[in-house]
Amino acid sequence: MNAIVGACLRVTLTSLLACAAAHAQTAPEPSPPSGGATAEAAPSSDDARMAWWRDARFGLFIHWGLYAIPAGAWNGDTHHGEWIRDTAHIPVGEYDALKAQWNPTKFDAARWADIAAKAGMKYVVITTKHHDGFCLFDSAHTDWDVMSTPHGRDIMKEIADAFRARGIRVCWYHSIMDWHHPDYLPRRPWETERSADGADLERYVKYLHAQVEELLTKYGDIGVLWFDGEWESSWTHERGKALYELCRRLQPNVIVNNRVDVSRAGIEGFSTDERSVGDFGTPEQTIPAQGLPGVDWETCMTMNGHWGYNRADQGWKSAAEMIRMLCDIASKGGNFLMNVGPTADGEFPQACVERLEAIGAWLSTNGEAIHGTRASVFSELAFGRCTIKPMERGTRLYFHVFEWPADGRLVIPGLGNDPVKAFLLARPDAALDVKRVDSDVVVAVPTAAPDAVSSVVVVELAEAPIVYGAPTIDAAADGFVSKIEVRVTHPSAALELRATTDGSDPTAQSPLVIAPLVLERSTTVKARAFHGGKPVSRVVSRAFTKLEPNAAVAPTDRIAAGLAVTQVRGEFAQLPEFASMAVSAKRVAPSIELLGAERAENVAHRFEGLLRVGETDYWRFALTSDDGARLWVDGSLVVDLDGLHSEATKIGGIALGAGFHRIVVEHFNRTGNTSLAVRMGRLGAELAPIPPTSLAHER
Ligand code: FHN
Repeated sequence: MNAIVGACLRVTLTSLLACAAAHAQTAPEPSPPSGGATAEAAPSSDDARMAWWRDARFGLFIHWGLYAIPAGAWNGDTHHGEWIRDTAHIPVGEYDALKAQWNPTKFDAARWADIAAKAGMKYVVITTKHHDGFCLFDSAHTDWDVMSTPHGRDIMKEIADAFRARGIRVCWYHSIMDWHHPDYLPRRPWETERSADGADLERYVKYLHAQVEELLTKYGDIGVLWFDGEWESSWTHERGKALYELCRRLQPNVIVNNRVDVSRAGIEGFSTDERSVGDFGTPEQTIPAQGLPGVDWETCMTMNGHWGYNRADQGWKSAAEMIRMLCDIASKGGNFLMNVGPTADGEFPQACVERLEAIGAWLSTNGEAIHGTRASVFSELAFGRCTIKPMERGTRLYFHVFEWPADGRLVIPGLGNDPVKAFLLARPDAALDVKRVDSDVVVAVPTAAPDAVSSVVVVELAEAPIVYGAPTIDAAADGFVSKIEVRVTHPSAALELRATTDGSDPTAQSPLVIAPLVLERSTTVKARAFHGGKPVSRVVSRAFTKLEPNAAVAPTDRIAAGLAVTQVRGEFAQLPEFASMAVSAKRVAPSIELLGAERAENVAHRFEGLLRVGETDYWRFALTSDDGARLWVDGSLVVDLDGLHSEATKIGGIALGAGFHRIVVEHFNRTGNTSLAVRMGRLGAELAPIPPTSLAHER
């Protein structure tokens, strides 16, 4: 390793590209990868709580309830599922009659648990209550439950005992939305016969808490509380936080999904607000293109097109598809929650059983490459996927080969380690030849694939994996006023990262990066990875600009607290021209948020006035909205979130001198949920809501 004193960066860079300190750098201890390529979180109590779930990788989702009785068919339509009461507009009285038909005589929890165990599933998440409000457990708080049916058995008790006996963690799905409870609001838009008069949402929230308490006190240790149905306007962050805290108080180790809170971004499933509670993201029917370092997530998916049993739906995914999805998800650091919708008799559809058996057969040979593994360190592999497992000494890399190499050469691109050995997981005693060819590693494999769906080739390393590839240049913004901290990182700790700030491409003589760079003037940072003194990546670069802050505006002596708000009405798909429209309401707002009727559909609001910033700096603004919104400061568009969308957050920034600046925030809501929030903070600091004392308007 070269110590390059002569290449030290001075004056503008209070950084710490290695310079003289370079010689002192020792190869850092490999930290076990977790959740993604750059995750490096130190173990915490949350890590301990999440450990079983992160190892599990594969779980069983069960959607079961009264909706299994019509089996998807109503008045000749056969496309319904667990939403049938809503999609077929079934009046509550008519739906209530299904309760008398609930008698799943073939239900045998032990049989279900056997199927799941043989499939290699490590946890089960079952609907204790879906949106129709019907409870599959013995609840003291309602008769809308299994105990009031001819069957009269506590399904959840039987599930808990049977699955636990087979070492499968028991987890509860529970719907926040409830189409049956008289106090839940809102009603379905088509429901005219159920008046909302006298409904008291607070009373419903007490019922919800009381039932969650039953679920977390009567059935032993529960792995996950999996909430759903959180997207209606009645559910709020505060209610979500209280529910999360209740769960953790009742069972400190329970894991709670992010649907307990309100900022899930649609089916992509990740929370969009830093304040959100919840332990993992919940992509639905979709696998993220990439895992997110440090973020836990689980894809839930149907085996056909329905969650609840639908007799007519024979559009099953093949076992091969699902095995490859499982490999894909595990390689991105996620879990796979595969759904079964049992029949009203209490059986898993035969098509599900067959598929679970096939997946189980594959896992019986290859489970080691899924369970207990962590995300791949390769950004892409043309032949398939990779999962990794830190061992007591070194690392095992599992290559899930979907496209078997016809020439018998499995080329692992950019692997910097010299492997200790390689073998097929299906034939662990037969070592495969493995050698380095330039920057790649090549494993000699049989010409025929051992498994037509996915064959696992194991490569054992004596150390943490070293994967060649470009470093990442991270910073809170591209602009700054006085200084900015810039991090150059790479998931492979053993690589040397070298960077320049003079525009030249980094060479083996350029300074080593051993700490964040701190830039004090406009600079282009260029970085590159090296191994054993040789460049092993392309050069990456990012420009940072020192900005002249906007001068503060001189406030008149006619300013008053709060922003002026105007409202206009219309069916908008994007922000309207406020100036050309009739104002339907006006007020002065102490903070940038919508209140009461302002949260209605088909309205738009413009908040306008002065924002006082205490310090000259580059200020970052996070705008959260559903539907569209925009934020301007001093006439510059800082955040653009316009258009129809579910809740989303975007961050922008601007350099501001201490004092007053003109601020405008516009927002519109078309239909459904609505939200608007603005947070701000100096570069490098946490973002926080704007204090009312910082907002003013001219009278
Ligand atoms: O509306 C439900 C749906 O019925 C099903 O339960 C899925 C499972 O994730 N979740 C909801 C939609 O997000």
